[in-house]
Amino acid sequence: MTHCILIGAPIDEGQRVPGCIMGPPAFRVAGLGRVLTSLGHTVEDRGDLTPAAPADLQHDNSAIHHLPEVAAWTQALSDAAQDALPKGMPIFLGGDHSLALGTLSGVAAHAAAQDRPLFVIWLDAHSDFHTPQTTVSGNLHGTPLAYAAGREGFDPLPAFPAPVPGENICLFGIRSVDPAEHALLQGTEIIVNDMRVLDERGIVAPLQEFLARVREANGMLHVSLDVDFLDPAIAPAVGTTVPGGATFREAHLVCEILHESGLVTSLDLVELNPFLDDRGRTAKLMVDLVGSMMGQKVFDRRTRSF
Ligand code: NNH
Ligand code: MN
Ligand code: MN
Ligand code: MN
Repeated sequence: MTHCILIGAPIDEGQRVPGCIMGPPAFRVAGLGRVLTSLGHTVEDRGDLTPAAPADLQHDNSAIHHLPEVAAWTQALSDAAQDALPKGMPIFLGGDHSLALGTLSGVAAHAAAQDRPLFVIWLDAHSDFHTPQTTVSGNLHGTPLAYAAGREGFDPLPAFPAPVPGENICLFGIRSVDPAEHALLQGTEIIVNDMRVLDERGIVAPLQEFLARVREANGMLHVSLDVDFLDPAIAPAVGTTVPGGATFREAHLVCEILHESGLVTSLDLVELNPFLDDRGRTAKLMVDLVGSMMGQKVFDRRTRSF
């Protein structure tokens, strides 16, 4: 059983649609703690983080907004991740995806201190592989994976601790990649399981291939789950819906396989915008998916006596 440490991060400065700030309470209201407890896990809810006062930071790209706020969150989240990891499995309740600038920093620093390789699976419609120099929208939620991969151009954010090698990163479910991201990704060994690949091969083989590599390397595995990974028909509560996402069963199967692997060591739940939800259905689906990732199953074949 796992000691689950819930860490709220009501950050919404990484994008422009108001509402992500309501994410952490929505996950709690939808029963995240209850589901984890019912599966036999222990739950420690550390409440919501409060970042330090933003410093006066500038960037040449004038499109960028809220860099000082995002930098303050990055520090707070990195510290929170490093504090939680020796004690259990941190589950970060976003907040928009810029929170992963901090969670990945903290997880990478922890993995390096443990002398273990870090692997990252990015369940998202988007590749989030802009740098602050390349972003056109100026929304920093589109940048965390490039930061973790050690791309340049993130000043004045601190240099990423222990950048994650491309072959340890798996994009899963993407279907919206901007031209600059595409160009940057071409120069990496990142595993790109876009929707075309998943349509052709299904989700099982590509996912198991990646998990086999994590297992072989005795790696830590950080899962970053963006609500827009899911098809908008089942998950409307996100500011950046993209058609053609994961179905209900594909998403559960991904989570069930992640559970069976026993490899997941930290988790981001990001981009939930409860203000756009339909009677809490997206929040409830996200909580249900965490249930699958933490051991909920229809029928437990391992306990069968014949
Ligand atoms: N690539 C676009 C941008 O940088 C969209 C990013 N939006 C996301 N990412 N929701 O997951 O603005
Ligand atoms: Mn503001
Ligand atoms: Mn994202
Ligand atoms: Mn996305």
